[in-house]
Amino acid sequence: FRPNQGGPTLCPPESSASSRQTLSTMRQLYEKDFPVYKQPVEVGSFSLDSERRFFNDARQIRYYVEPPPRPKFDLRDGYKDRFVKRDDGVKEKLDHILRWILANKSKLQSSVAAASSSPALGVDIVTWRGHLTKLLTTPYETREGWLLAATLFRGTLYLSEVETEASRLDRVNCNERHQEMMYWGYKFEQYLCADDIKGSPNPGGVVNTNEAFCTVVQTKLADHKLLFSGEVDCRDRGPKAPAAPACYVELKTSAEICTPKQRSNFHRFKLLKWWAQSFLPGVPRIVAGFRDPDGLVIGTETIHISKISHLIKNESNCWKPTVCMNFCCEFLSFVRTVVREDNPRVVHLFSWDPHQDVTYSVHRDSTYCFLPPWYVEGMTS
Ligand code: 0WD
Ligand code: CA
Repeated sequence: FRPNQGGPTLCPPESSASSRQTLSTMRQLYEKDFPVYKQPVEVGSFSLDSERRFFNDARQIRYYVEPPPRPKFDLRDGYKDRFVKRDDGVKEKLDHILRWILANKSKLQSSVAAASSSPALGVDIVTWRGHLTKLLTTPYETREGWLLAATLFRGTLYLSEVETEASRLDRVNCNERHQEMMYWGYKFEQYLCADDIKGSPNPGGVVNTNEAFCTVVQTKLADHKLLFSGEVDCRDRGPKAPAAPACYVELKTSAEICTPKQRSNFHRFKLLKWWAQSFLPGVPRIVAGFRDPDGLVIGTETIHISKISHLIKNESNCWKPTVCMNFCCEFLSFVRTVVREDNPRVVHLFSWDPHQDVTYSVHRDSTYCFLPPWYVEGMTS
C-alpha cells in the first residue's frame, strides 16, 4: 500500500507527490514508525472575556483545585438560570490566533533566519489545535466528515475549518437533552477551577462559555513547523508545578463505566479523542469526572496522557497513536504539495467523508476566504 492511490488516470501508483489528487485515510497505510514530534513549547497565550473580546494576556487562566474523594457534583445546577452560552453561529475562523500573531509579530519574526526562502513568520502551518485533533482521529472516524480551508500567505499555510452541512444541521436541530449535556462539561470545570491562585471554586457563579484561556504552542511534526492554539481548562497551582504547557490540566466528563463493554468502548472511542487533543499541545494529564445519567459526578480519575497507549494495549481492534500522527503528517505534506499559489484570496478546500479519500477544490475570491484584510495588511506593512 502507498498513501493515496487514486484512479489510474489521476494517480498511478508511481506518480510523484506533486501530482496527487487525493489522499487515502486507510489505517494500514499509516502503520509505520512514530514520526518525530518535538516537545511543544508555549510561545504565548491569550484570553477571551465574557463578551468574547480578545486580550493578549493570561487574564482568563484558572487554577485546578483537587476535588474531594467522594464528590457529589450536580452538573445540571444552573443550566436554566446561570448559563450564558456562546453564539456558535458566529464563525470566528482563525481570527483570535491571527490577532495574537499580529500582536506578537516582532517576537515571532526575530527568531527566524533572514533567508528569503523561509516563511516570513518562521512556521509552515498555523491552525487551531482542534483542527489538528480532527486530522489525528480521521483514520478511525466513521461518522463525521470535515472541511478544511487552506490558504498560503507569505510562505505559511493557514488551515481553518468550514462547518459541514451535516454538522450545521446537528447544531441547529440539537435537542434540549443534548443542549443540557453540552453544558455539563462546562459546569464540571466550574466545580474544579478557581479564578485566583489562592481561591476556591465557586459553583454558585455563572457559567459563561464566551470566556476562554488559550495557549499558543510551537512544535514540529516531521518536517512541518507548526504554530497552533488550543483552549486550556486550568493549570496546576502548586509550588512545584512545571512550566507551561506541562502545568496544564484538561477536564472531561464521561458516563460512568459499569460493564466490560462500556470500558472497552471508553478505551476505543473516547480515549482516542482525549489523547489526540491533549497530546498535541503537550498537556500531560486529564482529570475525568464520571457521571450518572442524571448528571451527578460521583468519582474523578486522573489520566496521564503518556499512559493511555498502555491502557489501550489489551483492547482488540483498537486505535494506534502512530496511525494518527502519520496520517496527520501525510495530510500536511499533501496540502503543502497541492497549495502552491501564495495568495490570501485563494482557498483550497479539502474535504473528507468517512470511507472516502480526501479530495479538494480551488476557490478564488470566494466566501471561503478567511484571512481578513486587517491581517493581510498588518503582515504586509
Ligand atoms: O468556529 C469553529 N469552527 C471553531 C472554534 C472550531 C474549534 C474551536 N473553536 C474555538 C472555540 O470556541 C475555542 O475558543 O477555538 C477555541 C478552542 O480551540 P481548540 O482548543 O482548538 O478546540 P478544541 O480542542 O476542539 O476544544 C477545546 C475546548 C473544548 O473543551 P472540550 O473538553 O469540550 O474538548 O474549547 C471549547 C470546549 O471547552 N470549545 C468550544 N467552546 C465554545 N464553542 C467550542 C465551541 N464551538 N469548541 C470547543
Ligand atoms: Ca475540557
